[in-house]
Amino acid sequence: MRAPLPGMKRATAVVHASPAIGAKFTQYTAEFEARGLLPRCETQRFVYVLEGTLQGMKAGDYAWFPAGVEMTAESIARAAVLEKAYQPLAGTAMPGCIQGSESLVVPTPLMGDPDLEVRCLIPADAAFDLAVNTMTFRPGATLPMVEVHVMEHGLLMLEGAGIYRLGDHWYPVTEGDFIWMAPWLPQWFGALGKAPTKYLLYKDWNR
Ligand code: UGY
Ligand code: MN
Repeated sequence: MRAPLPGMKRATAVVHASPAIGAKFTQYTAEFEARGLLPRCETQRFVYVLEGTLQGMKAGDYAWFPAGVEMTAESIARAAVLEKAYQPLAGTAMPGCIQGSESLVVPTPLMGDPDLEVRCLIPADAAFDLAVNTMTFRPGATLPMVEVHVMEHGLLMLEGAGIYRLGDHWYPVTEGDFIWMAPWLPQWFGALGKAPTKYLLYKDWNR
């Protein structure tokens, strides 16, 4: 369901996961009309543009802020937004803003599999308490094992389709679907169809 968050103007949110479900982060899709406004926020915020232009960023561009700054859409736009309280690390300063474009990030094959490309959007720096990656599967590619880990995930399907195993359940998933994975949820994915499958994946990291 759509509902505007406080301070949004000409914009609305589809909240996918939040502390209300047990997650330690909030993730939503923000939908903007032209001149739509995303207000500032007190916590760290990651933004990945899905469609249109937001504060000069176009689809595939992303930004991270230690505290969310106000952003305005220049056109009809949609963005994946993730917010959470920053967990400090003793002896490490909170990082400054970063901005980038997914297409310029050099991919690494997951565990040596050239059919599964990981693009890390957040720098490998322990000052960041999160990782956000895109994972691109060639048709038929799969995660190499059923993963079980302490980290939780927020997952947004960006392109293509496949089958997600969560615990003992198997779900067909396609573009636009969202999954919250709690810590230690057994997880596995296999890509289906004739085109690549890509998802945007958050996990708590470095803490
Ligand atoms: O990095 C990860 O934990 C990732 N491989 N998990 C996932 O795709 N469900
Ligand atoms: Mn995982």
